[in-house]
Amino acid sequence: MKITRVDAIPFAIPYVKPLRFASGEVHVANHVLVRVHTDTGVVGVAEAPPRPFTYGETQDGIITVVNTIFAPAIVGLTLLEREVVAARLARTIGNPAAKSAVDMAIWDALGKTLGLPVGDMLGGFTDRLRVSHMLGFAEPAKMVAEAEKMVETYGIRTFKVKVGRHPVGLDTAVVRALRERFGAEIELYVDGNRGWTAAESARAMKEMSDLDLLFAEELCDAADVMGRRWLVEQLDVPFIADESVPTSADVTREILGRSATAISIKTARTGFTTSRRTHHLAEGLGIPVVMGNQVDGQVGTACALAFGSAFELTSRYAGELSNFLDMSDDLLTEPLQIRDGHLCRSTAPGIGFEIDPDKLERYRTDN
Ligand code: MUC
Ligand code: MG
Repeated sequence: MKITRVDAIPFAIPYVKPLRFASGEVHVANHVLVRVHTDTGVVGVAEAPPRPFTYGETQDGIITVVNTIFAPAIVGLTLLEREVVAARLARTIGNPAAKSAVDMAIWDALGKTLGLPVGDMLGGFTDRLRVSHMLGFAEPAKMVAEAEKMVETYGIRTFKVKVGRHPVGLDTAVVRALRERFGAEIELYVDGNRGWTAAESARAMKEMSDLDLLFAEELCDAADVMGRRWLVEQLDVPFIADESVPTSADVTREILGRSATAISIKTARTGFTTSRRTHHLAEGLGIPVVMGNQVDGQVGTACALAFGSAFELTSRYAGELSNFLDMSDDLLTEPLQIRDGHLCRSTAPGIGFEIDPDKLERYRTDN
């Protein structure tokens, strides 16, 4: 059960439809596949999506930090020493996606070694999550058409609408068009990725007060400490902290500081080990949790599904698990299938997916 080697493999898979939001856009999944090898021949796998506009990581940076700092720090440890791994990775500041991929690849290897699904090892609450689809910036008619396709093809009935543009009416018009088209048939919430000021956010939320929103997420920057507190105080829906809570300490600060009332847990950002801590913290604080999406591919989505389905709190709301549908291809031998608005996790040992070697060969960019 000893870790013998760690690989960091860059790959690039284009999106058929790029995702655009207030803090950036994604056209190609330039991710890093992390493989943790063990002395028994078992290999654990996970992926790291660089999001420079959110956490400052790049594809090259992830590869370098894994190869030069993380791998030497953990080779020789066993798969059971996950807290030792976490402590050693924590010596390096930042790099959340790189740390998370290493952590989740270790859990995958442990599950495969023990013959157990990671979702069961983490908590085993359920085997499925309802799926929420993120709608990126476009004209209202296009966003409604995309939602129609998601409802009809996949049975998805929860949508997170990206907002944060100027003037705010560009976005409120989209949310209104969606509610008018679908009525009570769908759940709707909005994510601003810090695009608005607190005052613009308040105005937009007032404009949408009749649209029965489920949540509002990261509408303005957490660095606007008093502005955000002022905003959150006047909302009648939970305000989700996403990129403002990359660590458990950030969750405590945002929630006790009253500049958020719910959180997004992203396994791409906190892996399984730290996501578990954050989940327990959220449970103790008594706040809602949504399983978020860092524009993950299918490997990352399988990770979010394994974690989200492990606990009651993380499976209460629909999880953001569908943006891989916009990619032109992926790496799995058996693609994830969204049916009747749900994703079911695999019962195979580990996280529960297999990498197709031909696809990896085709999309890796280091050969
Ligand atoms: C989200 O919820 O914000 C966009 C940037 C990122 O890091 O995650 C996505 C989705
Ligand atoms: Mg967000």
